[in-house]
Amino acid sequence: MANIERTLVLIKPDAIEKRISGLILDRLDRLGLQLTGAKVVSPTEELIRTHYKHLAGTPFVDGVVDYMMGKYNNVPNHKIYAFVFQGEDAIAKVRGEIGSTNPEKAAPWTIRGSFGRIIGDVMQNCVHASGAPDEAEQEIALWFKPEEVLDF
Ligand code: IDP
Ligand code: MG
Repeated sequence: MANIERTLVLIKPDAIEKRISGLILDRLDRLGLQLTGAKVVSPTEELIRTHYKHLAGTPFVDGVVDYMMGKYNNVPNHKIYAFVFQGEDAIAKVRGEIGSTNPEKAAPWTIRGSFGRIIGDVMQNCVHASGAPDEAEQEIALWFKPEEVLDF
């Protein structure tokens, strides 16, 4: 049986500043998944802290929040681009294409390995993708209203 999954992808402020949003979407499009949701979001700090609640208490959480709020990148309105992809093994396929969290350790042909940077103590790694099915569903519900995502 096909393992049909949904996953949340966020294009982060460093990628928007670098003008590689189209390149990232092109790479993800070639995975053969279906794009079922897309929007531009100017997130509140509360949204970012909820999205990254698993980082609470780490020494780098405030830096990550500042990064996602656009404080390190020249992006008007601190915007983020949010997408939902759906398809067979969507979570592993997208995670494989974006690469490991640490851009200096990510394989060089992945998106994070190609375009990510560590600046100060923040990993500016261009893109977020859900890591597991329950995480994906929680994240999609956080960033999208149900009617904003196509249902196949
Ligand atoms: P993921 O984005 O690969 O799923 P998570 O562990 O969920 O990785 O961390 C969320 C984000 O927090 C990362 O994408 C990265 O931007 C940042 N981050 C994670 N670990 C570190 C760290 O050790 N130092 C600095 N930033 C980190
Ligand atoms: Mg994660």
